Amino acid sequence: MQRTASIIITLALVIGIGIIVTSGSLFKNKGGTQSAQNVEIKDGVQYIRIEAKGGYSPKVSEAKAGIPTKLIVTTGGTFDCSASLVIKSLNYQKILPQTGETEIDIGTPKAGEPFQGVCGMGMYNFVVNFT
Ligand SMILES: [Cu+2]
Repeated sequence: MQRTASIIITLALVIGIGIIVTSGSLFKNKGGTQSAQNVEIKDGVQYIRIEAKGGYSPKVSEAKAGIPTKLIVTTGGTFDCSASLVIKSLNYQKILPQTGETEIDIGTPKAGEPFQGVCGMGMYNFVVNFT
């Protein structure tokens, strides 16, 4: 009887640890790939893709400083206010097309000077950190 109990406890421990390890690595992967997917350097120009629909995604991006950089804001059936984009540091304000891509030249960013965009109402935002 005691032996059965210890086998059950051991099994429960193994399954428990398995779940913790699996969910931990899943969580890690999610955070790690998010930024790499939307930042790309092509022919010496850095492109940062931001999706605008019901807010901005990803909300936080990591990119490199000292490279000419362009922001590509994509919309797809965007009818909410995230289509009304305001970038204070560039004095930029525009109503994005409901569906399409808008390229915005943001110059050559400096390290430690994050770049921020907000919706026309100031309720949604996104940040790009440059290092
Ligand atoms: Cu808004």
